[in-house]
Amino acid sequence: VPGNPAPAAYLGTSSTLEFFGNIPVVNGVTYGKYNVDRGVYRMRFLGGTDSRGWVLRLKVDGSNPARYLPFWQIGAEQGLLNNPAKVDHLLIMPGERVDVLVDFNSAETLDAAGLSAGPLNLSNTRIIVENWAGDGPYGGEVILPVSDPLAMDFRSADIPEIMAFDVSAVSVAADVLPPSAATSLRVNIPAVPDLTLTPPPVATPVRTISLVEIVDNYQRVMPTIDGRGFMDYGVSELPKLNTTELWEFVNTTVDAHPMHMHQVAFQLVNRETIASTCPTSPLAPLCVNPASTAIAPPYTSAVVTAYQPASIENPLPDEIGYKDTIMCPPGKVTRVIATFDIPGAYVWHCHILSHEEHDMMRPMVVTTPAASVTLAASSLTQPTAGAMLPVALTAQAYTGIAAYPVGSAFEYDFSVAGPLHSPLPGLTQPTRAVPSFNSSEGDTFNVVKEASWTPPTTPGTYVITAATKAMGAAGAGNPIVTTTLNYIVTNATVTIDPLSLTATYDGTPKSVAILPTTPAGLTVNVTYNGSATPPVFPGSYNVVATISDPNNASFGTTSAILVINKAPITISANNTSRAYGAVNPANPGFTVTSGLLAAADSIGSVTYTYQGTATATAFAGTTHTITPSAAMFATGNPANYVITYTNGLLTISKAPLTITANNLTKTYGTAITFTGLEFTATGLLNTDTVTSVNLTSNGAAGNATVTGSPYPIVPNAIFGTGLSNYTVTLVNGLLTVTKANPVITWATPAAVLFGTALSNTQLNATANIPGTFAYTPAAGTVLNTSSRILSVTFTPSVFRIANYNSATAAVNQVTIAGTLPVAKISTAPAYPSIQAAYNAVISGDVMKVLGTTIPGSFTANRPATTVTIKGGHSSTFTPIVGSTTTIQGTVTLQHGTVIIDGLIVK
Ligand SMILES: [Cu+2]
Repeated sequence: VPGNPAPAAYLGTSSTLEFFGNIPVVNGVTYGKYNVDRGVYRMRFLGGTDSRGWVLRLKVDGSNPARYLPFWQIGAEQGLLNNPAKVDHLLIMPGERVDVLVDFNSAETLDAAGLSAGPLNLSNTRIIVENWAGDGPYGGEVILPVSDPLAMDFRSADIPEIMAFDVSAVSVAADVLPPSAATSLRVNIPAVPDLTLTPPPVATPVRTISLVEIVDNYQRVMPTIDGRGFMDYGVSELPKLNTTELWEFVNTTVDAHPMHMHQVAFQLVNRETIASTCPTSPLAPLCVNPASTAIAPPYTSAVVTAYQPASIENPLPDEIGYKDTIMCPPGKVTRVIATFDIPGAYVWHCHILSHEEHDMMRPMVVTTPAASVTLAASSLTQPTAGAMLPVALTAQAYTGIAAYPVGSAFEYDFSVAGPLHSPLPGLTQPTRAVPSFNSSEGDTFNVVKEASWTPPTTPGTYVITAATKAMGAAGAGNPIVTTTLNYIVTNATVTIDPLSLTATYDGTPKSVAILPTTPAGLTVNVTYNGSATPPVFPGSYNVVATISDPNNASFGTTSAILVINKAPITISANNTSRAYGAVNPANPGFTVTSGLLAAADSIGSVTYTYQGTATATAFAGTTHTITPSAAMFATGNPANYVITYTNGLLTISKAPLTITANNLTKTYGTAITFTGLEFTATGLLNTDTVTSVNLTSNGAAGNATVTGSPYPIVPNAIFGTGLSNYTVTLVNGLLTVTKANPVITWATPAAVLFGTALSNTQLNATANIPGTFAYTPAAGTVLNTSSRILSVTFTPSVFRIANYNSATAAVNQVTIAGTLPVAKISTAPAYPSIQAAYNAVISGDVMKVLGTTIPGSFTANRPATTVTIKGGHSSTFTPIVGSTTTIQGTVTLQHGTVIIDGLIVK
């Protein structure tokens, strides 16, 4: 754009304002040629260029003065003309189609001024299709005849000629009328109304649309309709079905635009020159400068102020027909009229392709009133929630027209009314209030329309209304049709897991489980008999679960009964044992063999009852039940438990019994035969007895020696009653063997006379075993007169001495005196005394003083003997040691001389 250059990065990058090539192409051939015969040909020209407009003439090659063939136009884009129209040229803008007849038989030619020049024989003549349009945009200028000297100023330098027809000499049979003779082309269809004769009624809806060049965001010139891009501002052209409208194309630009409307056959009404002081300029479209004014498109009202008087141009004869593409000259309004008889969404645009693409195209919707509308929702109920699920609403309108069962081009409006207020927030209308024209989306005007609504959290019934009408203003011809749905928002639901409603006491709190709420994730408060603290102890509790989501206006609740059962446990008495005859253990103990005690609970004691057979006399090896009962809890409450008791077993074990063999002593040479009673039993209980014990000992034999003594006495079997109840310990006894005493045999010897020496006549003791004898007195001794004891000591032989003792024996030896014993009286001291010495005084001997009793004393060699001195006097006997054969002693007599009776000798 001069004076306002675009950034270099955008120059020529994506948009071409116009394009003018320099090679003509007809049916894919450049500078081609058709061979024709001499006859009438029907041809259809279609302007297929991007931007170039054509001005076609049929030059008779080589003719001088120049001769041209006329075109007999018989039709335009949408049908036949009423009558053939003879023209000397065809102005064909991009997108225009022209049906013509050309008479190569040349009934008529034209001269350079376009006037009839008479027939010409075209046999073997070339006809050249010339182009008299310029090489730039067509500006709407009047097409001058060839004869006009200025005509060549407009003629294309690049493409002055396009193609040729070579006419043969063959003459085609004249089976049709020549074009000049044709009158009505629309024999079986209504004639095209001649609007110059019958103008449209004033009340006809009129749409005035300006053709405006503006500058886009990248400073590129952008030709537009009303200053709006293709899809900007929604659909603005919304004719109702079967209505007739007059459209005014106000061209504010410097170029002509071939305006094209889809699906509509229009007629050109007229053209009129705009009275405006505003220049036509791409940079300043008339009086509108979008960059400097607050005026938003469309610009028509700012553009059209008046028309120049007497500037109306009626259609040329070749324009009186049904067209869909019309050349709109610059600075003028081009008026067309059409009846919109096909519902739907279309486009209308300039047919210069570069214009159309950027961005001279607009949607157009032929609207159909809705007869009915349906409404569907993805869901009709929803529990309250912190995050409500959006509801997809789908509406579909119907026309009630059989050919179009689904309505076209409807506008939809959704609304919701409910307990809170209306309309409610959360309703998202369709993202496009108008249909999409982007076919790549697969969207058409007949499809349903969708909205999204997020329900509120307040329960209740909400009325969803879908209102539809044909696009455009509502009114008598475009009623609003509605339908409704009831949408119910219910309370959220909460469910207590039924599996958690039964628990067993274990000392810990028992909470119920809450299943996922509907909707999920809501906060739930739970109470147990009104308390938030989960219960611990057995019982039934009323559980209430309440949703307490802060985002909810209302809450769901549910209740159930939580049952905490008593804990089943089994208390088993421990197995135990005690010895036979003992008392039963007071506390055999117990074990909890099934179930669990709560951690804080403990059992302090249990009562045990023994089977009645568990008496003191119960035999070893027998068993007896122990029945536990009456558990007492040290901590905890037995009411929290269901207690089962299981018996234990008391086993009677054997009692200890010790059998000890008695110690015994015997004399060598004697044999012992055990009677079975030589034992001592320790540990016998009850009335049990040991009646005998088998005893053995190596010392029992008579010849068991003293040297081998003592000998063990071994008990090896016991007999009695009840002994199976004992564990018997046998303890040996000891048998001691003592030496035997020899048997001495020694007869009392006969008396001997005093003076006889002892010999083996007297000393003749014998023993039952070998040994030696030692006599006292010894052999050869002469005994004093008296009775004396002879003694002997026996010593066993060396072979016997181990088992025998030494032995003694004695006999009484009487020695008889030959005379009477005489007592010698010594000189009496102051008191008469007798001193006497004697032998063999023995016990019992009586010293007697004859005639009187005197005190006296005796001395004897052995043993001391009390001597009774008759006469009342005591005496002292003093033995004289060392002499056994000499009688000596003193008997002191007092007051006289006494005679010692026989026994006292001196
Ligand atoms: Cu255009």
